Amino acid sequence: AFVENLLKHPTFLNNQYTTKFIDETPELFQFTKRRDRGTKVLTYIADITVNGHPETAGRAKPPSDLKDPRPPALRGDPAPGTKTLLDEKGAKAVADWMLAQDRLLLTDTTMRDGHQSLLATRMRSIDMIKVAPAYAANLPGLFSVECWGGATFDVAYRFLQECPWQRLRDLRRAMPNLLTQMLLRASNGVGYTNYPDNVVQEFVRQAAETGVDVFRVFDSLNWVENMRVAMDAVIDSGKICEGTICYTGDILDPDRAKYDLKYYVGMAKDLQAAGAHILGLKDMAGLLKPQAARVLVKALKDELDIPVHFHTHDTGGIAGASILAAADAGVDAADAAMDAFSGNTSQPTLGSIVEALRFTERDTGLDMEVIREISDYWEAVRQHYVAFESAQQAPSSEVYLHEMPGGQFTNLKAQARSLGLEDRWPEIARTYADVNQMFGDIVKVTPSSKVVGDMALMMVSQGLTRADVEDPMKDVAFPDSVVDMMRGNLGQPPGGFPKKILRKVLKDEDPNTERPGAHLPPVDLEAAHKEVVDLLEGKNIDNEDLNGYLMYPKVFLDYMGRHRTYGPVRTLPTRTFFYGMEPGEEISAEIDPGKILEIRLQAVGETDEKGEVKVFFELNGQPRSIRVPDRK
Ligand code: BTN
Ligand code: 3PY
Ligand code: ZN
Repeated sequence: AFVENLLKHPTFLNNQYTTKFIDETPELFQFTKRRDRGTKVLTYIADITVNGHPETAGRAKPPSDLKDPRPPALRGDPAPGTKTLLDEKGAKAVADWMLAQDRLLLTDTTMRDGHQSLLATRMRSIDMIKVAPAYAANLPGLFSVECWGGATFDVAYRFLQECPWQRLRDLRRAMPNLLTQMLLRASNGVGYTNYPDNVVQEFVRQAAETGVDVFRVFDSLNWVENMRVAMDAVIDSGKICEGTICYTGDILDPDRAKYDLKYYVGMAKDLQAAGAHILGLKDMAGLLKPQAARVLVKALKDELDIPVHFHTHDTGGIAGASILAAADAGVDAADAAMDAFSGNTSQPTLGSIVEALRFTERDTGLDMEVIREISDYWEAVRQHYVAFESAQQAPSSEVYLHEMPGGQFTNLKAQARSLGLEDRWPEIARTYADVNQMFGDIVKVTPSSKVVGDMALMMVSQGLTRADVEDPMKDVAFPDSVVDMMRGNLGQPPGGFPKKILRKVLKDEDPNTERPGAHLPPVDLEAAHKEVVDLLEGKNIDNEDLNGYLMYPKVFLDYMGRHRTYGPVRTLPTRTFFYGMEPGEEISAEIDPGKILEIRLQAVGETDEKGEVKVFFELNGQPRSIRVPDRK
């Protein structure tokens, strides 16, 4: 049984095991006995207390007297909101209602893009769920709360040891009157590659069932053909389909004529014809400058019958002005983030937009007192995540050169640092722009942005110029992601990829220029379910789990392996999750509604001859001790 357990252990399957793995992995020896959840959670706390959390090692630490964030008091019961309208009258009625509003409608992105852009997506569910009732009760006039999708899905499993579906379910329940919103990468789901059509359809069906109301659907090359499967699935689910344009270039620049006003209006009309209830205008890098925003929004409003929802990033520092210009030109809704999660690579500041529009025709009607209270909560939350702060402390007008999306900018800088290329950042920024031109001037957003980033880093680290790469006589080893994209596996950009680079990358191989999903056989969902149950030694899984596995097989199995050892650690306070506990400290964790663990850390013992440490707790008043390996 031991060897069987070993062979099936996710860490083992993942090739991440070391010689210490067997010693460090007590669950290999659990053939029959299953420990209770209290013991599992104590094991986690003991391990982190003794060994630290791998994700915060060597990073800044919050001050030891930092208090737990306290959500604002609720001002009565949740008033009917946009979700109420969707439930009563349907998606089209919500779109019509948007068109009938004078006020600018606002989406709060704090729980998705805000922390994805500023804190490497590391915000834990508990910090969202605690404040969600205050959104529902105190801010029922919001258009929607963006709280799911994008990078949050795999980061939840991979780094936060929690189930993204449970996050969605909990938020849905806590905000019954407000629309929840997600970011969906069309055929790339919430991943980095094209999935078979039935995987995308099943994912959308499950997301709608678990709690997503507004699906912002985009394609990383702006290929409408590659968006239809996802958009149709959203429409079939009865939820709101926000078919989305990704904005790149500059419509006012005659030298960037590929992405001109005509191009965007044409794409918008295609999305409307494809059934979008709302048009999303997604400016993922923050390139849409105020005057261009005015021109583009006016044209879209003139040409479309559906409302327009503007999303931008404040990377360059003037995105607030773009939102005001868009509001002036009649945009129906815009995205913003609460103070502590706004600015720089995130969205502009929600409260400041509310103030800027007060006493004007587009007055949002939102209560600033309420916004300040919620912002104070988020400020306290952010302080717990100092380990994930990026070095980028100010706006960056360089974004107009490289056009990196908000989520990628700080990430690529960190990657450059880890490759020892930090000093050469200006060169990387310039090379990123060169790669974009070499690839034919493409939209850069997950996953196409990752391909451009991989190529740029490779060129700078190997000292290659664009001319070197394009030289037919020079041998170049392209990153896998570049080969994959040139093969057509992310789809086609407008006009296709330039022949020159295509031939250099693919040599004699012919690319696939059809929609990638057209060639991917459907996954046998029942067989996949059986496969997972087998891999988990008979543990049954539900449909949410299956969808996690289909998106990220290894990440999901690793998560399940750790879950078996550590239990519901998502219920721990954020400080405890990342840093463990101090002797004498007391915390509580609600592992089920009403089932609360009161945990006190009494003492940490010495490391014994077996290299283990005994950690002494009180659990609901009863003494408990847990042994963990000392890996330090
Ligand atoms: C990861 O980074 O792999 C996810 C975080 C959870 C890892 C757990 S934390 C306790 C134990 N100690 C480790 O070094 N890894 C696991
Ligand atoms: C994502 O796909 O995660 C994005 O935020 C793209 O802008
Ligand atoms: Zn964004």
